[in-house]
Amino acid sequence: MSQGTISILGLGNMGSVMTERLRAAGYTTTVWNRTAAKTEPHVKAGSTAAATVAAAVAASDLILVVLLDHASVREHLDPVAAELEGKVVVNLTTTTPNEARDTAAWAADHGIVYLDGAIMATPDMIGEAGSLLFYSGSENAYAIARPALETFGTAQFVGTDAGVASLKDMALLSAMDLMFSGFVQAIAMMRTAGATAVDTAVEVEAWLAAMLPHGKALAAIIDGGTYDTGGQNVDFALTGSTSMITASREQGIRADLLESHHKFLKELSATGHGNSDWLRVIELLTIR
Ligand code: FVH
Repeated sequence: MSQGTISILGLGNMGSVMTERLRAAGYTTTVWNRTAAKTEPHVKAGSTAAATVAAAVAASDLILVVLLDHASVREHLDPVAAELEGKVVVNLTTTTPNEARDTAAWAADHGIVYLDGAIMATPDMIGEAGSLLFYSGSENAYAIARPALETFGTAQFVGTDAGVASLKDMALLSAMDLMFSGFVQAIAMMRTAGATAVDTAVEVEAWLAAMLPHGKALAAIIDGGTYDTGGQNVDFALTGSTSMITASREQGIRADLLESHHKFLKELSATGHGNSDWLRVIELLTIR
């Protein structure tokens, strides 16, 4: 028996896997994709292909959007605003928080029940234990869509501000990018001594695994807001940072990835915060 009817706009790597998951869970699925050929395997597997976005929208009261970016979403949703009235749209396309808010405002103007989603998983993880998806926007949309959304992984509703799911996504991706930039810096430095990238990656992984549990204690210092706990201070961190940059250059490796942190430490030291916990760096990140 069908669990319900869902239309999916976008059959890239992510939209395809999600469609497969929904079918496996017993949903009746209608699919649309700009390149129509990508609907064929889904039709063979039991989905219905829609020739147009309007036809896909007409087929279901719940529409999942898994396109490339904000521009492609609005390119295809704006012309069918009237047909979407009263329906639930869950947009899983990666956007910035303000793009999500913009689409939420547009949806509200047209009587569309809107939920924005952020996927903290790669396509192969969808439906598996480690897959996490954030949702924000309409609580009503979340309540309606939740059983279907839970087929993709753990679903977390994070607030009625439609931009929050995306904000979390961007924040976590920022942490990941900076962490893997660190992997690359370490590998570049160690290659000068003949170490393979994999050898260094193994060592970096073990080192970061040992360090990461300290993250919550460091965060508590930031929440405390005084930066006077006597932990590692700015001037001490600056000495270490200077050594890392010098060592990198001595080995013939550019230190640009290390320099932004160094710049903030120098700014704090120069403005009389040499004895503060180095985490005061966070106070310089706010654009004033
Ligand atoms: N793949 C991943 O690892 C990440 C994991 C985290 C979340 N992202 C986001 O998910 C969105 C979809 O990503 P995807 O992996 O499915 O991406 P592609 O395989 O490249 O497929 C893109 C689909 O978007 C269609 N498309 C692109 N531009 C347009 C347009 N102007 N009009 C209509 N459709 C468009 C494309 O269609 P086609 O090229 O097959 O005709 C695909 O269906 C994305 O936001 C990730 O950031 C995935």
